[in-house]
Amino acid sequence: MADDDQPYVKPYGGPAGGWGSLKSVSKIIRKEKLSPANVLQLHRQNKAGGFMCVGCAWGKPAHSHIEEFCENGAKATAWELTSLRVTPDFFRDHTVSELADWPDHDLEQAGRLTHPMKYDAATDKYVAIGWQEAFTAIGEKLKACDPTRVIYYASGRASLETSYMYSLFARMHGSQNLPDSSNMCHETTSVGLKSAIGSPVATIQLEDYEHCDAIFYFGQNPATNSPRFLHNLQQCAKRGVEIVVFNPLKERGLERFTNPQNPVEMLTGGETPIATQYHQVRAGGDIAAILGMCKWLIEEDVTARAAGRAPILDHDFIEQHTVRFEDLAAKARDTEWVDLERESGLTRAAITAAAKVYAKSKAVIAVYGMGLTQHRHGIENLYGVVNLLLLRGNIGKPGAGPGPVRGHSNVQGQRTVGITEKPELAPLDRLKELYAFEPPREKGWDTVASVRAVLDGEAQAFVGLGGNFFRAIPDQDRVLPSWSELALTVHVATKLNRTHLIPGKESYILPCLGRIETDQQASGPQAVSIEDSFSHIYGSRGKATPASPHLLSEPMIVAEIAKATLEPNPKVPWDEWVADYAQVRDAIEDTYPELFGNFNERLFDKGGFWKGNAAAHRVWKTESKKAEFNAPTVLNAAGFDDVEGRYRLITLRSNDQFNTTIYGYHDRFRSIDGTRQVVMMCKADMTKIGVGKGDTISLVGDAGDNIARRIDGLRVVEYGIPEGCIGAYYPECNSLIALEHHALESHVPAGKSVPVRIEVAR
Ligand SMILES: Nc1nc2c(c(=O)[nH]1)N[C@H]1C(S)=C(S)[C@@H](COP(=O)(O)OP(=O)(O)OC[C@H]3O[C@@H](n4cnc5c(=O)[nH]c(N)nc54)[C@H](O)[C@@H]3O)O[C@H]1N2
Ligand SMILES: Nc1nc2c(c(=O)[nH]1)N[C@H]1C(S)=C(S)[C@@H](COP(=O)(O)OP(=O)(O)OC[C@H]3O[C@@H](n4cnc5c(=O)[nH]c(N)nc54)[C@H](O)[C@@H]3O)O[C@H]1N2
Ligand SMILES: [Mo]
Repeated sequence: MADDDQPYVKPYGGPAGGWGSLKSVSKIIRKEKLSPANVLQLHRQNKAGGFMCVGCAWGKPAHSHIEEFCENGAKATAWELTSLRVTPDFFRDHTVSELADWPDHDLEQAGRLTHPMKYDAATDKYVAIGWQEAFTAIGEKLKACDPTRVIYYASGRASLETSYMYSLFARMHGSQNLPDSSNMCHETTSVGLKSAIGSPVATIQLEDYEHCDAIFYFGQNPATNSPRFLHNLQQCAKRGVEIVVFNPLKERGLERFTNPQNPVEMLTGGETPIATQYHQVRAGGDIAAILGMCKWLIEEDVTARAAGRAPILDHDFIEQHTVRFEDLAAKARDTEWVDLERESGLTRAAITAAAKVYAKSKAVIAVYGMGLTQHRHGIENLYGVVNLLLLRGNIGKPGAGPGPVRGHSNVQGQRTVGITEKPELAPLDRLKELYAFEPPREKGWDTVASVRAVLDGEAQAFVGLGGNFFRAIPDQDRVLPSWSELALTVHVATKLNRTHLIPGKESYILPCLGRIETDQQASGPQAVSIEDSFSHIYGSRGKATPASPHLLSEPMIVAEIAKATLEPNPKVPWDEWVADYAQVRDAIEDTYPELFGNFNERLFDKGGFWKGNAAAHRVWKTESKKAEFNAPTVLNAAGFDDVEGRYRLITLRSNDQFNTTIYGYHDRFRSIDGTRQVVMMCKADMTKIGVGKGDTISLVGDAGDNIARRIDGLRVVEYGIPEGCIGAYYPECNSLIALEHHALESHVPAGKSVPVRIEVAR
């Protein structure tokens, strides 16, 4: 279906999951023309001894269901196992300029890349090149670069083994510029949770969902982005767990769910209501909403104790484990309800109702996603979550704690094994000792700094281990001209995407095996490993036939580029590592003995093995050695004021995409069909600006920096969203986001509250 067709919007009456989910899976299996053998691969998904889903990072239970995949996991598998191919003939038929006009969907839909390709500027085409020739040329070029000006990007999918080798190679080359998709995603978690509780990740494990009695749920969309979570949420709902949601949009999976793997529910049309309270907070309004809950709890605690009733707060915990409670209490007391109501967009009654649930619950999990991290004051959002949890000792006991839902399947693991631009997070001394080289010690470029370096002509080369960097970043129109000035661009990829179509002076596409495919090396078929959102580590074994006999594995591609670039170093056995990945795991264990003890023996443990977490044991690795309260310094996470005509744009994922991979044009739960060129807007705002459903409008960036940013031809869709907030799809709207509009400290682009104006074509 063409993207410029009329949007087709009709209310979706069904629950998340259900028949709609099964239909959606069978549609993609047909569209990708999956062979029967490849359809059977779905049975091996997320099971011990099978392969770990290439979609999201949700946990894999120790006792798996008959099918341990969801609608979107099945789509991700089908997308990788497609029988469609992008061969050298495809590139012979299309110039790069022509392909650059194709929609994202059509580029990836063309199929799996089959041969290594090099860009030829004379014909404006990619042409096939031999692997060895490509490695030698890339090595020569990298040697000629200043390593401190080379970007080594990683998207969060590559395995622990590949990621370890990749970050080691970058550092041996002399670069600490190791941005990763996490820089656009949960880096706010890594910085915020680290500073407040000393652990940069979730403190809970999957089993904690069996022990909580309330879930406070902020800015994450499970039906689309982590559908297997719906099973846990459904079980919680059935147990009577209170689920209190804060989200500007009504998201179907948080309202009700039918389990497509439960025949009784499917046949009887049974569905489980999920949220017990649903608060449509303004985009950027969570700091105020959470402070409102804290205010009620703190004030009510004083009243209760004065009246001789049981206290509401856990004073022993606060006393023993935390610092700066008084700062928060003072801020909560001093902030007026009118301000909290205005900034959150919620009534005092609604905030109080939520606080009452919190007060009576014994074990609370706080779930969150991009709705909290991708804001100018995203860190303060996370501080709010931690403040709330600390008030009643809800960290470090069963069924309680922060539960950030990570994105890419191994994004958390990549950080664990050294993909980071921050020298303090990498074991540099240990690497020096093991491999006898001098690792760079200065801070490298994160994503925002990398883009800045490209804009300023500082960066010389970009190497991408997966991902679609250019399409995922903000301010694309502004960056475009500088991108082609790069001396070298290298993309290790499975599918063709927009980033590949902006070649640097010399440019290569290196096609690799996917995780679901057999990876045959000298010692036999190989397994790899990944880490999920709960710090559990799992082995993954691909068994599908590779998309092309010419593909190489990611570890081999990394090793070959390293060998072509670096002086030989007998301490780094690149070839032995490629021959047997168990040896890479031994190296990981040597580097991080406390996290990866007996790595190879535990690789296929059911339910994975846990890396451990200090805060889960109430050991606080913070500056104060305690868990830290942080009184908010602002009430609005957006980082800009409300002025007449300015809207807060939320950039969103549809149910038919995985990041920049667009599977189709059907956002089932939001009932938007046939196009992604839409703006979701409430009735009151539509009336105010005088537009009706389906009318065409433009969005114009309002960053106040005199840089023109606009997108035309967007159709209005009426949607239940707070006034002053509008929604539109990522990545189509990324050129509206100023590079400088990012979270303070973590530098995550602030894609959930972008200042824009609306222009109506008259
Ligand atoms: N199928 C599929 N799965 C995916 C992905 C995908 O694209 N497709 N992407 C993967 C990746 S890398 C990631 S990071 C995750 C992303 O998964 P999520 O964290 O769910 O990310 P989004 O869909 O961008 O939006 C999150 C939610 O935040 C809400 N929101 C927006 N602004 C605010 C706010 O100010 N406050 C609150 N409380 N809520 C707000 C939005 O309405 C939306 O429901 O999913 C991963 N899984
Ligand atoms: N406005 C806005 N911008 C955003 C976001 C947002 O919510 N709003 N979300 C941000 C987030 S959370 C993230 S994580 C980033 C995502 O940014 P990225 O991780 O860079 O992007 P993806 O779309 O996941 O990358 C897709 C490409 O990965 C390649 N690929 C797939 N599988 C493999 C594999 O096994 N190996 C290799 N080598 N390559 C493979 C394919 O070629 C495919 O085209 O985008 C960010 N950008
Ligand atoms: Mo992400």
